[in-house]
Amino acid sequence: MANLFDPIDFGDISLSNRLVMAPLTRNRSPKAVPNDLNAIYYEQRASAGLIVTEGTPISQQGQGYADVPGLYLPQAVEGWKKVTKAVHEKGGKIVTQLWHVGRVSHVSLQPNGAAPVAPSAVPANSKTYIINPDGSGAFAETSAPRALERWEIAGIIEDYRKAARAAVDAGFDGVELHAANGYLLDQFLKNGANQRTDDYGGSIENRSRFLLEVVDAIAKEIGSGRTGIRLSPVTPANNITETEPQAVFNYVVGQLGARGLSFIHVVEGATGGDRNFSQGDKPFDYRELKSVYRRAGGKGGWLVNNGYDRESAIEAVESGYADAVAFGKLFLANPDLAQRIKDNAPLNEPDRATFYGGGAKGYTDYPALEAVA
Ligand code: 8OZ
Repeated sequence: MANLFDPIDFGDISLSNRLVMAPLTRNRSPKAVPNDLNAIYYEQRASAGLIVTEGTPISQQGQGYADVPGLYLPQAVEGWKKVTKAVHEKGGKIVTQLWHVGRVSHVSLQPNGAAPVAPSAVPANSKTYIINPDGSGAFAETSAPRALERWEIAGIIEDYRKAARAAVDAGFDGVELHAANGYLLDQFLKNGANQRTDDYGGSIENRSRFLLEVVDAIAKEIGSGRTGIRLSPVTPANNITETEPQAVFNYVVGQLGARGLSFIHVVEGATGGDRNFSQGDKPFDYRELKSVYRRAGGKGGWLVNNGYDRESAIEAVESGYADAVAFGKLFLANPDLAQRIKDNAPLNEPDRATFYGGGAKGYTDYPALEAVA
């Protein structure tokens, strides 16, 4: 019987345990460049079996929030080297999450103040975070997007490829492709946002084309065993909707099965919220999703996320439901979460007021166990 504290290989990445740090947006990297404080934060969490970094835009066009670190500037690659070195020196593993927000952006964050891009000109009606001209931060309505021209899609795939190369140059063990939470790849997959009439819209095969082309470009560049992906079949994050999520995601994981990926990371239910939330006419069946993937030859790690606690995580791994469990808020507040879960020790409470933006407070000052009296 597998145990939460057993090591496991996710493709070419060896994890020392099955507790994974989920990607968490923290908005503490001004000018899109990771800094020394970011390195301390990740280093403190290196006892995770694997760290997935916060979403990391692949281009300025892929940027949707102020002060998130990117992978498209040479300075950012240098900044990330400090992070990966610190984590590796503590014996940890770290992948970066490659991110393009699509329509979830604001003109003030886009190159030349242009409209954000999307599969179709359907607004997200969501909120993003920007910096005002006077330097203060503010939540803002997402700007109306424009539909990508068909010829532009190859350029975005190229941006993903270059970012994957930059990730390896920066010392990451691999990448997680962010195909979740209503951002660009999820917008292409789901029929609420994708109303295209070319071969990237319409049928499920067509709506999955962009995602599969991006996966192939990244896998060819850095190796499929270093490439993972995050999916959120039913989340309503950023107002994304799909009428037939089971059919869409069964198709996607069926196609991913033969591609030799490192891991499949599934957000169950509403991201950061109700695990039982669903879309479509029946509850989403995650066991079916996994079995479709395995039947298609998929051997990657099956990583699950959303609202797990000690007990449900132990059960998920021991029962064989999942290979590993990703924790977000608990890792944010407990740098030594793996040890605490192992010892059934008390947990620090996350402080919502310091999730996004700011400095060390609520970031690198959560105490580890030995520091607790
Ligand atoms: C919270 C705030 C901003 C962005 C996601 C990258 O939902 C995010 C995100 C989360 O995947």
